[in-house]
Amino acid sequence: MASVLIALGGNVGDVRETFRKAVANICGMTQAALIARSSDHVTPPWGEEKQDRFINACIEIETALDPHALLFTLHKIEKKFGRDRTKETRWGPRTLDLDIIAYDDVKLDKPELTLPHPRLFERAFVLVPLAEIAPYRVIGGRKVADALAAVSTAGIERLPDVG
Ligand code: A4P
Ligand code: MG
Repeated sequence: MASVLIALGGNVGDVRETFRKAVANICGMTQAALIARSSDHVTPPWGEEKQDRFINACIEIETALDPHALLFTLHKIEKKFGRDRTKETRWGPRTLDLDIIAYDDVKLDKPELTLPHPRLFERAFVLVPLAEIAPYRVIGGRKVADALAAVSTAGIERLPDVG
């Protein structure tokens, strides 16, 4: 079994409800166990600033799927929740984005799958929820908590858990 960290993001529709269903689908469709789930956080849009605020969260799962099979399944789940890549711009609005942040200590450098995620350390919207569930995890030679301390978390708000 591999330990996998997945970042969830979205800014269209009822994103928290989408996350709730998406996490259930991820576990069901990848025969994965949910090891940890962060709180949801409201985060200022990164990359393309003229859009609604995002909600972001992170989960850790244990799965027997290999990295490519996992990515394929995550893309199917994004689509199921209304994501249409043909109508999107890079870093623009979306219902659900599922990024693989780390898959054990696997390193891959392909356009369709880069591991660990190449933009992880620039992104407070990933590091804040990630540090809730895996502060001591070392990814690409850096401890998550140290990486978080090096970025600005301005404008990020933790949302209370839903009952
Ligand atoms: N891909 C390569 N490596 C990976 C990986 N480790 N995990 C490939 C997932 N996918 C990976 O992804 C483009 C391609 O990257 C996929 O086909 C996959 O094979 P995408 O999700 O369609 O591309 P994108 O989202 O437009 O670009 P990118 O750079 O992945 O950015 P993000 O992070 O997905 O950008 N601001 C806030 N506050 N919160 C957000 O969640 N998200 C985005 C979207 C922009 N700004 C944001 C947020
Ligand atoms: Mg993405």
